[in-house]
Amino acid sequence: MKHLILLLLAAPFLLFAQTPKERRDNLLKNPDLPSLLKAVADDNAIIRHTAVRLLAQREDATTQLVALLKSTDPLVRRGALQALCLKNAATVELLGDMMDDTDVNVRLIAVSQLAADKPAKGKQLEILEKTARKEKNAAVRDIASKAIWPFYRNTVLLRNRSDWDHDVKVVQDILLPAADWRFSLDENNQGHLNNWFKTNFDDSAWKTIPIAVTWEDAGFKYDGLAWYRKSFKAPSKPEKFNAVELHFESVDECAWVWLNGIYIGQHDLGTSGWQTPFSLDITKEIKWDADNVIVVRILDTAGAGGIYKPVHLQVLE
Ligand SMILES: [Ca+2]
Repeated sequence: MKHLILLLLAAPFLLFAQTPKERRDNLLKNPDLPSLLKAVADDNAIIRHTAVRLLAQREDATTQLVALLKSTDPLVRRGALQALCLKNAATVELLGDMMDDTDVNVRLIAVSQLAADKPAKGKQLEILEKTARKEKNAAVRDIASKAIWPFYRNTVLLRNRSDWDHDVKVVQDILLPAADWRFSLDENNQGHLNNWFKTNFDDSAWKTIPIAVTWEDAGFKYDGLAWYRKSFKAPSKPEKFNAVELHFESVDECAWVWLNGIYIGQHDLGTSGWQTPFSLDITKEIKWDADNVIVVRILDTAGAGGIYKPVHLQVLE
């Protein structure tokens, strides 16, 4: 009897004295729900990880995982959110709440999940728009910005049209003026939200730089987003033509282009696209014998950037 009492008295102490390795081994041997929920609050980070991982594998722990999103431990919140995303159990509302998390890795998981379901709409779109505007972390903001980028167009060029059997000849090749393009950095990716692509946007406060040189050579040591705007006079309408294109000898690195306020297409090959020429069809958008406004948004992630080679207006037959 005396021995039994001693044993009973010592038992909590013995349990308390378990090493983290022993506690983890016990958990792995006996991963029942109560043990797991206790272990997510363990002092030891590895045990907390193990517990969240084991909870994530269970079919019956969704409610518990949602509750763990309120844990004070970012590692636990991260693991729980990841698990809920994998289970498709993270609602838009829940992901929106997690966008206010103090831990950037939690926000990365949440924004990636929000961005995955395309096209973004309703509350999801609202959260992504807010993140694109307000988020402090650039990686999180970029994911949101890409997910809600509203401009895409893929016009098949004349020479690529399957119904076009003729040779394509450039019958007029006019260089756009290289001097005096309006230029503005767009460090926070707000340009398109502020109508910088529109014809009547007032760019008089912007700097003036030439194209056909890198923006570094024009005085801007900068990597990121920037916009160019230029008004140019188009020639009078040719009697005969089959298409009109803007031909870019190259931009460094990606480009999104508008003519007269209308989005005409993109050159978006990532970092490798900086020396690839491209053309965009403007047959419907050009205004003959009148002023036209070309707007080019450029993303340059490293090294030199900008419209560093000439831009041509090409009339094709
Ligand atoms: Ca570059």
